[in-house]
Amino acid sequence: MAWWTRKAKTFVSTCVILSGVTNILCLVYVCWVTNRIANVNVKVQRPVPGTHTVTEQHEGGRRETLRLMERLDRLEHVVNQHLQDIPQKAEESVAREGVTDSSLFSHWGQDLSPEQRNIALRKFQYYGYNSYLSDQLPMDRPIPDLRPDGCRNINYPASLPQISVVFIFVNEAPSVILRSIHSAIARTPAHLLKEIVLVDDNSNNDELKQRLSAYIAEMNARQPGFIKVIRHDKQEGLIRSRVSGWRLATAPVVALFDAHVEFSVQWAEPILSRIQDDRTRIISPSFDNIKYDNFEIEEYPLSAQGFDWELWCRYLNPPKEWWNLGNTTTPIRSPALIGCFVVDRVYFEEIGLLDEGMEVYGGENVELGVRVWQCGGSVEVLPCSRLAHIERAHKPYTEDLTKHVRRNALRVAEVWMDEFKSHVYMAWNIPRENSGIDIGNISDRIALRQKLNCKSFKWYLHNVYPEMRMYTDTVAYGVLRNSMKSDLCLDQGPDMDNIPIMYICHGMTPQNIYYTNNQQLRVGLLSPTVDDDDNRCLVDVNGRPRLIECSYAKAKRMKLYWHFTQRGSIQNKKSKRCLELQQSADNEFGFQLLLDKCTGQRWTISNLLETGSS
Ligand SMILES: [Mn+2]
Repeated sequence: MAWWTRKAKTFVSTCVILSGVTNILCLVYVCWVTNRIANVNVKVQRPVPGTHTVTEQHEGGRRETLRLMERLDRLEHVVNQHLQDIPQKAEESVAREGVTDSSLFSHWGQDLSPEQRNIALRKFQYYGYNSYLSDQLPMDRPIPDLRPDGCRNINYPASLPQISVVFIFVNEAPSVILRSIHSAIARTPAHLLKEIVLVDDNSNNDELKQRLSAYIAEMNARQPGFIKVIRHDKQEGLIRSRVSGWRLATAPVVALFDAHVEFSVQWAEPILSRIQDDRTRIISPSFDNIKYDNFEIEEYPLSAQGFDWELWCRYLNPPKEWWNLGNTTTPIRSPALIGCFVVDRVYFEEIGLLDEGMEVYGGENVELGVRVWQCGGSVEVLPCSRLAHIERAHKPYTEDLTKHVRRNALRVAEVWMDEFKSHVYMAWNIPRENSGIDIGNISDRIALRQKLNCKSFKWYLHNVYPEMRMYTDTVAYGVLRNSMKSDLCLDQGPDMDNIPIMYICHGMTPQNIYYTNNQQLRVGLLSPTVDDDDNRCLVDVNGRPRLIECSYAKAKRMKLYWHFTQRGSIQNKKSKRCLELQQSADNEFGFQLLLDKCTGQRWTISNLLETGSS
């Protein structure tokens, strides 16, 4: 695990999925921005050992660093799940030493007394953001207007439908919820804001209950029924919480948001106008970040919202057609949603709400996006509507989140993705048959798809998400083991080196192997979109095993094709050398990989696909 710790987290800001229940590190816009920069300049390919220039080394290193960051974020996320304690009440918890300490105080709080720091740290550990600071900030603080210039000259219709704003939360800091409400009231024209709906997903925080109740009573005394509340008797998770909020809402348009947001000026008018023109549009504002430590607003570039093949949400570079328009106020076509969205109240029901068979968190935003597109609607992000949102530093929850996201992703795959469902199983590295994962009953969702007469996922990929990479050429996937030492798996190893290693099997992304029908062996992350770095292929470089970007290796006619049969050898087509294990005292686990004369060593990849296409 030595290289895991090499992470310099400050290098990269991570996009955190928007969620009332919990937050996840997902690949950030920084990655696509970086890719765009790399694409605008001459695209620098992965250096080949012995031939690279200093610039290439630098570029390659930077891209490697981003790749490593992403991988580490995923691993960190998995590891965190095992480290987290049962959530403690803020007032009872004991400040622990650790990473969170420095991450709170690196840009804030230098002038606090040790006692104040201790209080701030305890709150931070509980909420995942600096609620100590939030408590001191004004409820009605201004935030910068980060809309593209052209937005200020747009006139919206005088008559627009009213909106209900729903906030869902669990154990959220009262001052953060109240600022979300204040901000909605202050930045939405009064005649358009019909009501605020609060969904408390069974918070166990008494202070929160008392402060909110007092506030609601006061508000409703002035304007009866303006704030509605529902409190769940047990935790239902983010997905069913959103639907609970929708059920209580009465305005023609409903906004489903997290309760840690602040609205920018004129956020509602562009959305209401687009929905008034076409009620089958589901719309997300553009997001900026509220930094979890100092609560400053950090501008994010305009993005569409999509997902990778594990169905984790992610920001995307807007499509080419949008850039070609040269008008940054134009709505951005979006394959899916990050999590917060605005929808026509009745249309939302017609299209099937959210998949309430999903548990806790994750996948529902992807499912909604895919479903709406396949069933005749559309999804877009509006540059002229902006929302700032707190990306938490860590999650104050105990749930094994990955488990839920994976289960929910498989529901989406089975209901909506037709022959491409294999991609989701491949990305999660689980067998398609007898995966041992109970995804619950999906018959209602399949019936919904039939009732709405929806298009195929293939249509969706071609027309809505052409940036997504397809992997119909895969014939085997999983981890790669050698019969000599079957508790070790081929692993992409420390990224900077491009040298694959043998490592204790853990089955996470760095050990993913994909063998294709044209005989490439891809190692590591299944690159989600064409804007991401290419996959890396195993290549025989002068008799040494190396990982090189597949398209580069192919263009340079390198030795990247391998003959492989299950429980057989792995032999390079050109050099005829075999991938083999050799005992080596220098290596952490006693074995090293080499390319040499074939001695009959046998390799196994965990899952075989019958054909490359399904
Ligand atoms: Mn959130």
